[in-house]
Amino acid sequence: MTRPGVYTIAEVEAMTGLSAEVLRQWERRYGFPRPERTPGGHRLYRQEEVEALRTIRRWLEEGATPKAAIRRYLAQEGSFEGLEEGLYRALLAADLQEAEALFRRGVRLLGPEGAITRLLVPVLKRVGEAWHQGEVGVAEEHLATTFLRARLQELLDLAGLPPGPPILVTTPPGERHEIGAMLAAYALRRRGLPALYLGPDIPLPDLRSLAERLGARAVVLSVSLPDHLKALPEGALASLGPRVYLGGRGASPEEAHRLGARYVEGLEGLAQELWQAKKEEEA
Ligand code: B12
Repeated sequence: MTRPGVYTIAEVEAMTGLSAEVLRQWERRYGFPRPERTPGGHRLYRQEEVEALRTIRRWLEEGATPKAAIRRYLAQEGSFEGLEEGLYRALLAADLQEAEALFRRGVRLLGPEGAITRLLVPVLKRVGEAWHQGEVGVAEEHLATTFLRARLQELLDLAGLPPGPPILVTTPPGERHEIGAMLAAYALRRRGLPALYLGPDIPLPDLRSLAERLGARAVVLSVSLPDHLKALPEGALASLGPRVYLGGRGASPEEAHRLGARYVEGLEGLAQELWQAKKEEEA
């Protein structure tokens, strides 16, 4: 077993489509990637390297040679360091043109998934934290969050909506933290599942009636604030749809059980559960 976010060469091979032979060759010839080694000498790659390799692989598909693609990546990598700081500052200065340019650069460099996890989410958290600490005002926080939310919505739209009974994704009533729900919808779409992100904070009867009308396969709720869940009576989520999933930092297996929902730990696990449900239904 490797540590979370650290991968063996076989795992990297499976995740990037680049063979172990190619990875070792690049390391010898170009000094990239530069995996750590276990005491036994086995290579261990970090998440960032896997994302970089995916970016390089995309460039190869677009016609670049390995040498040119690796050079381009290494040349840009230096500038990635400043990207998060730059985007944060641009947003607080209300310079949306600069923010847009930096975000686009992040997507080019890291691909959409990498730009979301390594740029958009860290900046959003920083802005949110700064607001929570009283270091930035509501107006600045709203401007920044609105910008980042729109970029995420854009990438969600680009991920496409496969056909089939939809999976409705939202947050429980009272819950305005919506980035976790948007990420859940994005993760499902990227894995070929028809997730519809509804926006946050939907009254349960309205959610239930939409799920019925659309013949939804499942309802997924992202929770940040546990208090809103505690206020709900026992079994309150059970009849929202054929399957109801609860996840996010404010959710717990006990609370999910009490409310008649299934708790899921992470976004990968959610996609797996829903693929399983799809297979069972179609069998
Ligand atoms: C940004 C933010 C805000 C923004 C939200 C903007 C928006 N449109 O979403 C604003 C400024 C509006 C806000 C408001 C408030 N916030 Co706030 N906020 C945050 C902050 C900084 C980041 C949250 C976030 O979006 N994270 C990004 C997502 C991607 O991370 P995540 O939610 O953890 O999701 C990951 C996993 O949990 C999982 N996941 C998420 N959803 C799901 C769903 C499923 C099914 C699965 C499987 C997995 C999964 O996947 C994600 C990726 O790994 C956090 C602190 C922090 N550093 O996290 C506080 C925080 C969540 N907020 C908090 C609070 C208290 C509030 C307020 C109540 C403050 C107030 N006094 O008004 C209000 C609540 C408003 C409301 N009614 O909901 C507290 C919650 C404490 C608690 N345990 O109850 C936190 C933890 C801050 C703190 N340290 O106290 N907030």
